[in-house]
Amino acid sequence: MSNRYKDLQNSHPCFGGQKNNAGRIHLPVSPGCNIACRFCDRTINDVEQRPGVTSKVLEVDECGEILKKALAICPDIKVAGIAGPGDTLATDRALDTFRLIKKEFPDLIKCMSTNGLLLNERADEVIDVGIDSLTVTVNAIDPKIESKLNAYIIYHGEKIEGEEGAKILIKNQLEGIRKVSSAGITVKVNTVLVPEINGDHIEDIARAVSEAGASIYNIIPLIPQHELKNLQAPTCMEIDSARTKASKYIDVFRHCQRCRADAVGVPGKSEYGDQIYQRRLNVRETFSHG
Ligand code: CLF
Ligand code: SF4
Repeated sequence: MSNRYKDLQNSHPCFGGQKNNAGRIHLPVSPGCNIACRFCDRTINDVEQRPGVTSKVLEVDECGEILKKALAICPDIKVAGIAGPGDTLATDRALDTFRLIKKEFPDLIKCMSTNGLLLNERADEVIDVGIDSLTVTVNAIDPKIESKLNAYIIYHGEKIEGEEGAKILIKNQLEGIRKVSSAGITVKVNTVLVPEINGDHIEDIARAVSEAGASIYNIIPLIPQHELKNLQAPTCMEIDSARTKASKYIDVFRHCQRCRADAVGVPGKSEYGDQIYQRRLNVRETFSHG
């Protein structure tokens, strides 16, 4: 089945460069994460929301009011996205929110972002809910490289470290992308570029995700923090060269703003998160979601 990539280029801020002036609202409903990226300070993304440490995520039943308010302030919003702060498939909250959006705001584009660990097994639910655009963060397709970027996964209650965990993650990501893209969902892949780790691996990732059915690829420069705080962020030339290499295999998105999980407005142009959420989410500058 062909997907709606062409339509989305005119209506989605992350699929159409800056040609369109479309806005998005992120609904930060997903608290926990099930993998451990080495560049991610998961203080607020832990599976348990630790009282006093964690900030508050949005409840699913608060989203209707939030959306009304946001659309009144910023009528350019065309996309409702869920990009964290944890993983959207680690709990049911994101899919429940999209069900509500489908019913009450049928004109909004439903955009979801995931690390893909559970995408393979939850693909049918993602398809049934009617997600229009799905982003999967794939930082490597070689478990050896992935294990340098990811310490472990929590999979069906079990902690699986290093290459063994990385292998499962990659397999589930690629199989998940295949399933949802063949059902007509437009897929974007994000890769966090860490020159010392996956700098020479970008072409392999771009080729593999394109073959799996992704339509567009977004290279996000590392923000050195957490376990990777001593590594270098890529230079503009390194980012540019990675994008050029990837573009041999897949369309490349070049306007990513590394949005927060509670961003509201037209990326890079307007930001209403303070008004809508009173910045109750204590997230740092973010990394791979979106
Ligand atoms: Fe949000 Fe992401 Fe959807 Fe866009 S952001 S869930 S695809 S609506 Fe866009 Fe922001 Fe970059 Fe993401 S600019 S971080 S790519
Ligand atoms: Fe999870 Fe995202 Fe952090 Fe990775 S970057 S550990 S997927 S919250």
